[in-house]
Amino acid sequence: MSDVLSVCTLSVPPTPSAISSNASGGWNSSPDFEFSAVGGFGEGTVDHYNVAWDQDKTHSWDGSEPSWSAGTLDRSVTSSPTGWYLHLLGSNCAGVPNGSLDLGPFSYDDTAPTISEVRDLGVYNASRTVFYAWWTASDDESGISGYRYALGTTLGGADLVDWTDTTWDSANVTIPEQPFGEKVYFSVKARNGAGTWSDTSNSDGTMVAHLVSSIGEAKALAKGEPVLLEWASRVTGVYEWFYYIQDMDRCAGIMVQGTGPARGDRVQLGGVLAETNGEVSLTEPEIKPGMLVQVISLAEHPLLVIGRTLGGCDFPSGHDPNCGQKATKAWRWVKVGTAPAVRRFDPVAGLNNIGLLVRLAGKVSWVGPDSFYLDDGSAYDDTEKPWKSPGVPGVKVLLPSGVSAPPVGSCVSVTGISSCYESGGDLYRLLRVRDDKDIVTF
Ligand SMILES: [Ca+2]
Ligand SMILES: [Ca+2]
Repeated sequence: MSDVLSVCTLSVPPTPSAISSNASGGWNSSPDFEFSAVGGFGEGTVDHYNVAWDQDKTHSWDGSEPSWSAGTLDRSVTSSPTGWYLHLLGSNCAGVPNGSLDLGPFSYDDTAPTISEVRDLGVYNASRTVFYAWWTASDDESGISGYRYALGTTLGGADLVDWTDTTWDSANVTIPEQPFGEKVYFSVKARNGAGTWSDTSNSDGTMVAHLVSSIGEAKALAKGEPVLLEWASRVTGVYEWFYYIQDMDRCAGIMVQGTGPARGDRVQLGGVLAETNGEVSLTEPEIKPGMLVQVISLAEHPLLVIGRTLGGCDFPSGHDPNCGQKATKAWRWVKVGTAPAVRRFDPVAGLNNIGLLVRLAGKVSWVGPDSFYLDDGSAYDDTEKPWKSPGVPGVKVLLPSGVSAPPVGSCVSVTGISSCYESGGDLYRLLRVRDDKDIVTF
């Protein structure tokens, strides 16, 4: 029997392809890493590896490192900004090392990304088919690697557009035409560098509105319809809980239920058509972001009117009672043929000017605690029924608190908003003064 001479050749030096792993170099969503030797262990490959697992890019071997010679190598980490490295030193059966390998970093992100906001184009959407939103997401550890979004008619819904992947932080989506008044919501998720998805965040919705090029076009629509004015309007009067805007060309004006802008500001806004005490108004107003322009000059150009044209007829004429501005009525003396003149309560003729900034001159005919009557000789009057005929001549001027009426008999010019109010089922005219400068005594 002869001695068997055992000979160990040098092991094959390790290369990155000699090691496989369940993890990728970079960010991972699991803290547990498993490594395998692709060619296995033994003759012709490597007898064993010495293993170091730390947060340094390189390693100085000192012989104390544990050995890996079979099966898989399992290593776990905690979340670490620098990442972890696997260092391997390959040896043959005689323990002679031949070549080392540094793999990594292997990083673990244990927190999902967060979305701080998802914004759409405001309360009112100008288009029935195109919807836009943008969002902001972050992940302090592994960063953001992508997003997905969906569109629905409910918060969190995906009935309009199913979940769609994108690498952009915004989406401009075209879908089939949606009905006016429909509210559309975006839902967004973000994915971090480790592949973990955030919770879903939603926009607060945007309502499909009628895009109208003028206030007149808006006023002709039915109550309850959402509108978005395409162009800027001018704020002409500001009161306690409402204000007035009018088209820059002075064609039409409207009451807006809300507060915010100052007189003279130019605003682009949307709202829902409503009726306030018989007057067409906009409720739930939203001034488009960035679309409030403060104007220093208060140069105003009120429309000059006379007592018989304040208020005006139905707008638009012959309208559906749910659409547009109803005519105001006033008393007037009507003489037909040789019969004595009779006092009638009839709709006021002429273009409807409710909502517009107007100016009217005349003589003060009556003074009350918060209003007075102004008579310009038009032979019209706004006396409320059932006052006895012939009533007080002239139109009713409403004063804001703190502004006193000029004395009866004085000749004044009054600037204010042409408005109206309902009483006993009829619509009366009203001139709303804004401040004491609106009344000029001659
Ligand atoms: Ca994270
Ligand atoms: Ca919105």
